[in-house]
Amino acid sequence: MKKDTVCRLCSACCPVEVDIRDGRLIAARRKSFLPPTQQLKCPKLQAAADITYSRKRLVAPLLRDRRDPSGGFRQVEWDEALDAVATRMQDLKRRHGAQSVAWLRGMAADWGAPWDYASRLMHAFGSPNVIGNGSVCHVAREMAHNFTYGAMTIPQIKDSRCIVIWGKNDRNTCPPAFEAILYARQRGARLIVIDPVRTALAEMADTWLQIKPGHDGLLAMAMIATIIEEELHDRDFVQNWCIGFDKLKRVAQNFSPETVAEKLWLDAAAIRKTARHYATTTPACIVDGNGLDMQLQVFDATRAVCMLRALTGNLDRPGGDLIPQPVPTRDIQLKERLPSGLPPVTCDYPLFNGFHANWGLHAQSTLVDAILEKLPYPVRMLIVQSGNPAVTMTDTNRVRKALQTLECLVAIDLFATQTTRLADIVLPAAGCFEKTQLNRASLRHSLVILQSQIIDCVGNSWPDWKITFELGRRLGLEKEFPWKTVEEAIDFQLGPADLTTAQLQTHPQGIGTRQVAFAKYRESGFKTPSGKVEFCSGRLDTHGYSSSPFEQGFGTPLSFADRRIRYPFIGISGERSSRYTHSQFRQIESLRRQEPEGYVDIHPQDARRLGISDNQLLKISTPKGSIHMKARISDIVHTGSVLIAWGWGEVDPAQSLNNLTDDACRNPITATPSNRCFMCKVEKCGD
Ligand SMILES: Nc1nc2c(c(=O)[nH]1)N[C@H]1C(S)=C(S)[C@@H](COP(=O)(O)OP(=O)(O)OC[C@H]3O[C@@H](n4cnc5c(=O)[nH]c(N)nc54)[C@H](O)[C@@H]3O)O[C@H]1N2
Ligand SMILES: Nc1nc2c(c(=O)[nH]1)N[C@H]1C(S)=C(S)[C@@H](COP(=O)(O)OP(=O)(O)OC[C@H]3O[C@@H](n4cnc5c(=O)[nH]c(N)nc54)[C@H](O)[C@@H]3O)O[C@H]1N2
Ligand code: SF4
Ligand SMILES: [Mo]
Repeated sequence: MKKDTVCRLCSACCPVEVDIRDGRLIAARRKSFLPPTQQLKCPKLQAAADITYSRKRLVAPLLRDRRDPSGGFRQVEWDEALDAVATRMQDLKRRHGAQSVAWLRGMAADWGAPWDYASRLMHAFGSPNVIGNGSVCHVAREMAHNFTYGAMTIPQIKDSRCIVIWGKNDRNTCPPAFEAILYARQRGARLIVIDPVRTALAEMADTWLQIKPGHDGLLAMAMIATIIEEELHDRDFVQNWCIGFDKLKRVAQNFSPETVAEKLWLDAAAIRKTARHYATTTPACIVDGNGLDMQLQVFDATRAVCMLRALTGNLDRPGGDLIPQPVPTRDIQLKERLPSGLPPVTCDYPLFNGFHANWGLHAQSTLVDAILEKLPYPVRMLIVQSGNPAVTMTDTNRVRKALQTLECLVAIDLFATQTTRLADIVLPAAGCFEKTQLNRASLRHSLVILQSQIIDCVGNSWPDWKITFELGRRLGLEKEFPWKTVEEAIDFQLGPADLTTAQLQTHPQGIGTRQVAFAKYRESGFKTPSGKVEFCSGRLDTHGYSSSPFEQGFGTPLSFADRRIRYPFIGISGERSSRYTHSQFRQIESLRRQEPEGYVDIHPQDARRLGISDNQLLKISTPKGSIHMKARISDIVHTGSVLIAWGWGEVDPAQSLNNLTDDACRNPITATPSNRCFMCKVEKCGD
């Protein structure tokens, strides 16, 4: 039997067709508009059965056994486990207030409905602290889009004549987008890739700018300077639909390609040529990615990139960058139930907290401040859902200390991880093929595609929605969680869109809620305070930030730059492998055989200078800590930089990239630390 659903083994949210035999998932295929010979295979999806039925899945709730001197777990029934969580929550609420309990969301179980359920539960319980990882993922970037033109755009790759890939590696991270790039290329589109690493996309590109890591803001400003100086901008659009052009022009004059090229490891002529190509090939789109995230300057760098779209008139144009038409949904978060005057732990980042009605709070690092430094007040209990913070959060040593300081740590996960091993209570979650849910990816723009349960839950695991609803009931929130099935809850949430799960189930290809339209701003303006694209933001000015990007100069984008004599290399947090999602799936043998270990890529010249040979064990260190990983000599990186494989800290804490990262220095608006690139030292092991 074949069934349709949406894969959530990573955040690409691909619609898939799954073969089921005797109730078991046998195989799964991505749906694609390309002919089969051109389609991109996803190794994770090919291993879907191995992942789903892995013997290493958690199949029963676990409680830390206080009688066991080795601190082991004992298996318990759901009733006992959920009662234990609810009792600890109520006890802490009584002793220290509900805000002493926080909920931390990772990326896996979707940024959509399960997020709303956690918010609903916590808000009704009385705690504002539902924290996500958007300060290092895309939310900081999304806020920069929002502050420029009111929404995060969607590049119209297939219809574009010029595609700029800015810090994104869709070959590994988003196959549908990669296929769209292939398609547009076949139709003659130009491809420009901005990446410090020679990725598969860079290999395919007409132009590859091997930018110095962390310096994207400089490049974007140099492109803006070129476009304005050479009068390549769309005068009509700028005049009618943008504010602050004169200011931007003035600021950009400080960043001419000739002034900044050397700092960027680029050639001024190449920057000018790229800016000209982008500005004069119509329509053009920019695909921005996580290469811009996790940078100290994420907000201004992304704003500058966004301004390129507006300057060239590519906003909301076919083949350009679409302003999305979100699916209307009911807000079920119950924020109004929070006691007034109770700040969340993220309160030092008010603009970031408030910019989006549907997002939770994303200044993730502040959670660690609250646990360790009691700022703004102590958090004593944490529920981690679909995240592995012991590996994925900045400055692992500090994070682990925080997790160990808690009075109670609960982890909801599919597998035992570095985080569940520190937990007091572990709740086994069902995987993506074992549950029905909405996904935010599809609520973002018009087409709603349901993720449907197509197989039974493995072992005694439960879907995240059920865990949340049942926990809510145990906290006395029966009225807030009246739904017996997830379908009822989704129908309630989709009320304003006039859609039901029953309809969505009969339309596995999705239901479009609106006719896709372009140039919508002509009717309704942009969703900014001025109704226009803001090259200069009054809101930022009012809050004491520079109203145009890099008005106060460029600053230092790399952590530990003040100690560059001891730490002379730029470490780059590596591209994501197509076989793994962050710290996940290393325990799946079929995937591990394909990619048994991670490497540090180092340029041949640097390797020669340091006497490093292939496969030699290296020690990489920063003032925060060190890792050990084998060398791979490779000219995909620039001299002076090393690319460090991401996610291996789950297998071996000595390979945890976040041992190296710094959480002391953060973007003042979005709390983003520089997980992406930092100064470091490279030595042969034993030196
Ligand atoms: N240095 C550095 N730091 C980074 C990054 C980087 O590239 N470099 N990337 C950053 C980014 S962009 C992100 S999004 C974060 C990711 O951070 P995390 O979200 O913590 O990353 P994962 O390792 O994917 O952890 C997800 C966990 O959820 C579990 N899981 C999977 N599916 C489900 C489910 O349906 N329900 C439940 N309850 N659990 C599930 C998995 O087994 C896994 O343990 O890391 C960030 N940190
Ligand atoms: N297979 C797989 N797919 C995934 C994930 C996964 O872990 N595995 N994670 C999911 C998640 S949560 C996310 S956020 C997305 C992220 O997906 P992407 O946005 O594609 O992110 P990355 O692959 O981390 O990095 C993109 C590119 O940025 C480059 N880069 C590094 N530093 C810089 C820099 O300073 N400037 C520029 N311009 N580029 C730089 C890297 O070399 C890399 O090629 O992927 C999602 N999809
Ligand atoms: S890229 Fe692969 S793992 Fe990620 S959602 Fe698509 S099919 Fe699933
Ligand atoms: Mo992410």
